[in-house]
Parts: sequence; structure tokens; C-alpha cells
Amino acid sequence: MIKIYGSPKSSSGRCFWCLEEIGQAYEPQAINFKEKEHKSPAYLEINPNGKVPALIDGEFKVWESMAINFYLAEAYKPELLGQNPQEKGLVHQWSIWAIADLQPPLIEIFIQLVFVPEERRNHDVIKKAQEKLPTLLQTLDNELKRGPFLVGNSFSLADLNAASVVSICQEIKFDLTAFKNIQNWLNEISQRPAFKKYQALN
Ligand SMILES: N[C@@H](CCC(=O)N[C@@H](CS)C(=O)NCC(=O)O)C(=O)O
Repeated sequence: MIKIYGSPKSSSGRCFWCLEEIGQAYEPQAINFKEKEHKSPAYLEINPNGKVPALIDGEFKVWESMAINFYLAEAYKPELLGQNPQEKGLVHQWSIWAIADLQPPLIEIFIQLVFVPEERRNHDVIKKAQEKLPTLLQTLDNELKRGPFLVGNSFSLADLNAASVVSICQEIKFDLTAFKNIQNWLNEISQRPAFKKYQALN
């Protein structure tokens, strides 16, 4: 059976959601960060970066949350990857944009607010990261004027991967009111049975 390492509340979350979308049975494998289990020799055999998520499917091991999701879609639900080469290109485009451009400022703020004690918080880091967000989110919002999904006419891995990154806005209490298309898109996606199952894991 497929094994997924890490908690649904971590970067593994988007893989739990993808596992629910593909409808395959899986076994969550908790990793105890306090005990440094993610740096243990046994775990480093699975992910040499010492991070979650990682996934094992039979003899096959893969790490990096979005790479895991591309593997799961390819192996079990290829329609999530788009209907033709152009759609597939756009599914990659939005996934890579989300992790490479949108996620870094969100994570900088998240780390400051969640992990750094208030007296040591770097407000300059928070401010600079916050300043990057409106332009990035406007790019996404503009695209979503076209329709309810990022690519083509149906839900794809682009929606799952990008929404999993945008959802960090809620955790850092970044106000999305100005981005109506993003809000409508998130509302639509949150009605998906697989998303509800994933949310129930948290
Ligand atoms: N780019 C990686 C990021 C993974 C990541 O940073 N995971 C965090 C938890 S959310 C982690 O394992 N941190 C432990 C560490 O860096 O030592 C992915 O998306 O899979």
C-alpha cells in the first residue's frame, strides 16, 4: 500500500489531498520532529533531504510534495494532468509558479509568525514578504477571471497545487478580500469531497 510520510498539516498536506483525489488507499506515516525522526538514518534513506513529505509506492520512493502529486496523478488519475500537451504544460506552469514564486514569501511570513517568538520576530522580513504578495495574487486572480478552474474546463492538479499554496494565506491571516476570483475558486474547490476528506484529517 502507498505510504505517505509527514502530517497533513505540513507540506505533506497537498499530498494527502491528492491521495484523496485519486481515491487510492494509503497509510499515513507520522514523523516525530521533536525526536528528529526526519533526520534519522532510516528516514534519510527515504528522503535524503530530511524533510517531509516523502512517499513510497511498492518499491518506488519519491520526495518533494509537488513531484509526489505529479507521480500520483500520472500513476492513478492522469486526467488531473490536463487533456493535451498544452493543458499539461499549463498544469506544470501553475504548479511550478505556486511553489517557486508564490510560496517563498508566504513561508517567510509563516515562519516569523508561527515559529519565531514575538520578541525575536523580524518585522522587516514580514513587511518585505507581504509587499510581494499583491502582485503575485493579482496574477492568479486575473487568470481565474477566465473560468472556475486554472486550466481547461475541469479541476486539475494545477488547482490542487496552487490552492494548497494559496491556503497558507489563511494561516498567516493575509486578507484575500481584494481577490474575488481567488475567493470564488477556493470556495468552489472546498466543496470537493476529496478536499473535505483531507480537511477532516487536520
Ligand atoms: N520543497 C519541499 C519542502 C518540504 C519542507 O520544507 N518540509 C518541512 C515541513 S513543512 C520539513 O520537513 N522541515 C524539516 C527540516 O527542514 O528540517 C516540499 O514541498 O516537499
